[in-house]
Amino acid sequence: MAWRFLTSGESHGRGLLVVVDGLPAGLSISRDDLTGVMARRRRGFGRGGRKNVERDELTLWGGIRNGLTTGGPVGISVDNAEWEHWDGVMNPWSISPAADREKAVTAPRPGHADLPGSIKFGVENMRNILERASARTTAPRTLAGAMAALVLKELGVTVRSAVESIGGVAASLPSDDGEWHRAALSDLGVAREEDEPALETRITAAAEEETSLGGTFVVSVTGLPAGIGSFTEWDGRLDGRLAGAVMAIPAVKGVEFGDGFRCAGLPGRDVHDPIFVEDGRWARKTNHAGGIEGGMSTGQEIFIRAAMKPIPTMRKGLLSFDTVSGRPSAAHSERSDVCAVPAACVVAEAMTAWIVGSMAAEQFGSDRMQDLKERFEAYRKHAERWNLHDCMPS
Ligand code: EPS
Repeated sequence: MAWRFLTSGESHGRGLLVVVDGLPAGLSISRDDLTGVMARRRRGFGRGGRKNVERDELTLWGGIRNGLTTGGPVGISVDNAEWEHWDGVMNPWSISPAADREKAVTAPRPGHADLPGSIKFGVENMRNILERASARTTAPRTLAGAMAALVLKELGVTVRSAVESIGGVAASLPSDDGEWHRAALSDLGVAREEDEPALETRITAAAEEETSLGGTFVVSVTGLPAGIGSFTEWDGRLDGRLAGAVMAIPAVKGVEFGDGFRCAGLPGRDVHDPIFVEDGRWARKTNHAGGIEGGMSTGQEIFIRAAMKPIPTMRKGLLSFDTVSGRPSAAHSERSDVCAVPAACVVAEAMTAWIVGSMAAEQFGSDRMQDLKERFEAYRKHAERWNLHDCMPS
């Protein structure tokens, strides 16, 4: 069964919902596995006050029994802590006209879904657009990805992430397991503590200037054998699917693999990774390709970098217009994060796990975790054994 998931829910509605279908039966999942990733996604110096309010309480509706997946769709809801304050505006059956007027969104934020979304659905009040375009809707995606990461862990594949820069201020990338671990747990998503003060100063200054900041982050996949993904048709390419999933995170504007955009200006000799022969085996000494060639994993680390633009909601709204008066107006402004790069980085890690896990499941089948594991291990042995003598005439 191919993996798929759907989400539902608004930023300030009763809660958010994800239904994940196709996960193998017999996968061990604990409540802490899920709440842990949700806590990581709430992190970030520069987030608005809401991250301290949301507890991301989870309710399991199906697909897991006694800590193991059953093979049925896994349904999870995430409560919104402030629902009672929003009931008057967001109630599915009846809302208060006064509250609706008070919370109306009529001056589209440049860079947000407001304007194209309101044209698409033909609405003057963009509240519905804001609610569903909100990055809060990445919470259920992150849950789906967290479950995929557990499948990958069983297969010996690790997906990690780290923040690389915020508002043009750089942080060192992780260079060992300890630093990846620190990046996973730190509030700013960075590998080294000494990099944090400069980032915090940058974010604090942006908040004072009533503006917002973007940044870059990286995602790494290790332990994946060569040959996952495909070159045989456009939509089977691992890089294409990964790029789509990471680019679909709100505010992400660029995705690259390995040397990415830098490759365009370099001659081929400086871009491709030569294949050396050592002790009868081939080996690579570089990984400019970022672990993907021809839409397939090469067996090296998959290295993705993404660029996030500054959040379009700012305390002092940019020039826009009002859909009711038809006059120029400052763009809508409401409580918002100044910088959400550390949170987006966790979402990208989850979505990377989702894509790699679903492509492995497509290749090896996934009714039962044990069968997937055995087939994956058998393939890993094939990929690792496959060497010079296999492809040279005897
Ligand atoms: C968001 C705006 C903020 C963020 C929210 C996403 O919410 P509010 O406007 O209610 O303060 O806090 O993110 C989350 C709540 C979350 O869990 O990530 C937006 O407009 O996208």
